[in-house]
Amino acid sequence: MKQFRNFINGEFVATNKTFENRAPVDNRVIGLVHEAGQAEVDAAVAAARAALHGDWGRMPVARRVELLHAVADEINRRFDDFLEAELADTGKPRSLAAHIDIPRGAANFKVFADIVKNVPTESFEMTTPDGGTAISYALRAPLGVVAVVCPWNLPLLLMTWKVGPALACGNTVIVKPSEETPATATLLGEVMEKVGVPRGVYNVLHGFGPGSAGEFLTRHPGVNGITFTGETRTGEAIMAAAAKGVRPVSFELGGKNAGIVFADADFDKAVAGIARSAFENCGQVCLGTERVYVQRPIFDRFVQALKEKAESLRIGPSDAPGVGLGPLISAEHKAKVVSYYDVARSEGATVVTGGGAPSMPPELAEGHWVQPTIWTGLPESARVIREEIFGPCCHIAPFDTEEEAIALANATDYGLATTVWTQDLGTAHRMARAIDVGLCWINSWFLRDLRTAFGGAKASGIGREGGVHSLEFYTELRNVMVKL
Ligand code: NAD
Ligand code: 6OD
Repeated sequence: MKQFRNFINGEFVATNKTFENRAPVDNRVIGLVHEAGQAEVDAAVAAARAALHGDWGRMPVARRVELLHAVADEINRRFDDFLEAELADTGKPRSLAAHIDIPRGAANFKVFADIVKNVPTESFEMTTPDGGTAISYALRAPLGVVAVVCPWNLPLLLMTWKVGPALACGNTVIVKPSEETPATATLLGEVMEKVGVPRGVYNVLHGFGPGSAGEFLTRHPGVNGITFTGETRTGEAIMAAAAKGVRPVSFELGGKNAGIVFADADFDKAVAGIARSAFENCGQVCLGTERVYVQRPIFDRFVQALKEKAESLRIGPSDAPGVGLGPLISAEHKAKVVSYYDVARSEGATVVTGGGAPSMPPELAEGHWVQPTIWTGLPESARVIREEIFGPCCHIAPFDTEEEAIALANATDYGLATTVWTQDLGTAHRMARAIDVGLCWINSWFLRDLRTAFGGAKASGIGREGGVHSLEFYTELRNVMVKL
């Protein structure tokens, strides 16, 4: 049985308290995770602080950049190990992890290493009161010891999305992966060690949130900043912890994203795009679409076409031929998603397709499978239209005018992403301006350029990461005034 130990100061550290790691495809126990307590958190913070002021802090940027490229190369060299680890933890289709999760794990180090190497800082020349000259310039100092608290849906991708820029900026990190997906964060410890990243720069603590590693870490006064991806409610708890010591936070939180399809859209592309945004990764993508609004002239045809797409998705484990839909992450999450399926029915939804759990062969019967599900006919006040479900499901409603679509899209406390389908440039740009989100995709979804700002408006987040925007969180801008 695999053992997932904490990684502290360059060493794998066992504890005497373990919990089970289960495979979503069949609920089998596949590993034991060593839960970090206060002592391990203290040790990780001390190690991270020592490295910050030691080898890592003194290292020239060029060498740091070289090391981060080496990390990316080593992830690529061990691509299959990372892939198998992610598949075991999540059960997602192999092609999805092989094309998105693992390549992004490597890219997140390369991109930010190169940005840090090339980014300019500002400088001003001025005349001083005595008629002399002064030049001021800004330098970017690392924020310090950064806590990186991660979810389970894209474990390596989302963790490195934060560890990459944090390390590139000269910080040291302590990662708290989700209790559901301990594998790839642990494996990254081996990579750091192999390529020669100094001890204490990258640390991993396993455990849960409240009363466990997550809470101990985010409350620790030796942590200078917290970057977090996860549920909005957890973000509120972490923000309260960060208030002590007035420590900065960067948050990527939940969403209840709208997909909007105008009658002039390329129909087949819109259906494929919305299907992907609703069902990919079994709907466990924060950017996913759970509310679809379709202009009335194509509404019935669209519902029928999306139904056919959903029903054509093959449900099964990572390597099943043609698999399109894996399991949900856990029994607990399945219970939550299925309870929303029941709520939709009790609220009077028309179930266009799905609405339950598929029957699976005996060896997979204990897995966390659900059917892709589409509803119509609910009022906007319905819970499945208001609350984030994080499963492979969506409600589709018709709209008539652009103004109506904007009002519907904005009628939510969240503001993460939207996907708009139209061939009219004017409509596209007006929608992009009018919908209150951090990310607006036109005729596309989850198309990523890592140089761009990523994050959510309203209850979907605080701050932006991506490209130079990541530097704004992971560094303190220091102004230096030089009187010549
Ligand atoms: P979660 O908030 O339950 O857990 C995320 C992490 O926080 C885990 O590591 C957990 O152990 C830790 N945690 C929980 N309580 C804590 C506490 N009180 N203090 C410190 N740490 C704590 O989220 P999840 O269920 O793992 O992930 C799904 C959620 O993440 C969804 O809401 C989804 O929308 C969101 N998400 C958002 C983005 C984004 O970019 N906006 C990306 C991915 C996922
Ligand atoms: O692509 C990214 O960088 C990113 N942060 C994706 C988030 C996906 C949410 O589930």
